[in-house]
Amino acid sequence: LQMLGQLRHAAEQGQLHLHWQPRVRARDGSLAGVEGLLRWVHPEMGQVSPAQFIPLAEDSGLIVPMGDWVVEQACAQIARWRDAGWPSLSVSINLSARQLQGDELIDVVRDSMARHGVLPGELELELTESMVMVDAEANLQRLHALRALGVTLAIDDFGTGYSSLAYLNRFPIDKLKIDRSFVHDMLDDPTDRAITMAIIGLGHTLGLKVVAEGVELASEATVLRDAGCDELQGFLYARPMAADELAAWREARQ
Ligand code: G
Ligand code: G
Ligand code: MN
Ligand code: NA
Repeated sequence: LQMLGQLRHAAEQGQLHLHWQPRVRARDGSLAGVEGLLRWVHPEMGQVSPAQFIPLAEDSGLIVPMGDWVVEQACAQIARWRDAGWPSLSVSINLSARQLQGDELIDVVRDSMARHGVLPGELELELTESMVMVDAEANLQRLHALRALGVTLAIDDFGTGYSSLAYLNRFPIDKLKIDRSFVHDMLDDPTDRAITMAIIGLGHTLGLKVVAEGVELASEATVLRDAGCDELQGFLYARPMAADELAAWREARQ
């Protein structure tokens, strides 16, 4: 409870930061985009894992203003990278169910994109299967409204949910992110490899881009590239980093 009180003021006290993890194109290793991941640097405890504070924020409803802050920060960062002369990237952020269900998300996204001159395709929202399926009809309208703003939509942790696959045709999804548990066991476990390959095939058949998360080994990257996976993300390339570290990483790769 004390932690919640502190989390409530974390943003205004400058304790929240977004770190950025690269997604590279499988074909040539070039930088396709980055995923923004929240970090909380607590004055005494130091770095608190999002696995700890995101559930707290979700249960308390704090995730809604916090998520609005993330949208604004991502758009501001897109503008800074553009000002620094970087080619256009796709910058993804994670959305919680309560944000998608709330009334303000679409206005917040529209305002932040407009204020920072974010172009279509530059902002991507990561949703989970279960989020989309709850109140499916209302979500369908919201997702279309977001798409109309030029936002792209990705399904995160794909393959771990319980939802039917039928929604993939009904919802305006652009991308599937294969859950890292499948990628992690792919080389040892024929079932996980088959699932990974099937997701790539399914995604492409439906006209979706496919991203593999949690790529840690060069041998995994080779198998995924040969299977036609579009983008790769994981510790093989980089951990989530502060913006200045990402700039150095990008510099070193060129
Ligand atoms: O960065 P890390 O792997 O520790 O993140 C743990 C979890 O926290 C992941 O599932 C990630 O999606 C989630 N997470 C990180 N940043 C955000 C955010 O800005 N909003 C939401 N809703 N979840 C986030
Ligand atoms: O649920 P979501 O996909 O948003 O979670 C992203 C989380 O995955 C981040 O916390 C990030 O730190 C973590 N992550 C990113 N790449 C790797 C990886 O290669 N291996 C492992 N184990 N975790 C990763
Ligand atoms: Mn994610
Ligand atoms: Na994931």
